[in-house]
Amino acid sequence: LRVMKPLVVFVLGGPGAGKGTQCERIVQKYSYTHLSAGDLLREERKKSNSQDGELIDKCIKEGAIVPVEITIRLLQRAMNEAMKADAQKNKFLIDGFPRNEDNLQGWNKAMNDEADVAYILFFDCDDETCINRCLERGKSSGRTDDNRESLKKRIQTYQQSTKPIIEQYQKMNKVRRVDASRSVDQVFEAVQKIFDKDAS
Ligand code: UP5
Ligand code: MG
Repeated sequence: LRVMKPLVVFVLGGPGAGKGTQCERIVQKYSYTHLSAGDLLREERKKSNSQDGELIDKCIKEGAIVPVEITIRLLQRAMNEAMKADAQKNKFLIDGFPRNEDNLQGWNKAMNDEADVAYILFFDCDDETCINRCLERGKSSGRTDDNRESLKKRIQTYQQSTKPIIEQYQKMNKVRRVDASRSVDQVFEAVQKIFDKDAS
């Protein structure tokens, strides 16, 4: 029996670009499983009193990137759990990863033979809009990084470390870009055009 390799779409864009919001809409309409690397890290931080928990906590507050070994372990576990529950569910939206060269190399090392990356779904949004959305959310999100100080660092990390990953994929013609500064519905319109094309 041949098991199909999981198919992965990396979902990237600045903090507050709408990755999570759009992924929720995508899974309602298309057969993908949404895995947010940030959500997995926040969950892991909550449940462990381990060294990892503290490290994750610090990285998130500082807008810095958690060592890839930790993130990959969480992603692999989540992918395996999803496929164990339903073997047909082998298409994944991996949201907020890979954020830098170290992430990408870690992924390639661990996952090159295990999964196929289709493309990067890139939610392109200007910094000001990103910051305003996160500050607005910060009024009620309880996220330790939805404040001006953390946001400055998150934007900086995104520009310095994550943008080059997107550019690298662009050179391979593996980026699907969406203007993410518009309304949720307008952004989802553009997203559907991409996913409908894949299905046909
Ligand atoms: N909103 C969404 N879309 C909107 C629209 N079109 N118009 C108006 N408002 C819109 O949306 C953010 C807010 O904006 C919400 O209030 C939403 O209603 C509104 P959301 O969909 O949550 O945006 P998203 O892009 O998911 O924003 P998020 O804050 O999650 O992005 P980040 O990339 O900053 O956060 P993430 O959780 O991915 O990572 C957090 C931290 O974890 C990182 O900084 C890093 O320290 C760590 N991390 C790693 O180290 N490694 C990883 O691999 C992943 C994370
Ligand atoms: Mg998110």
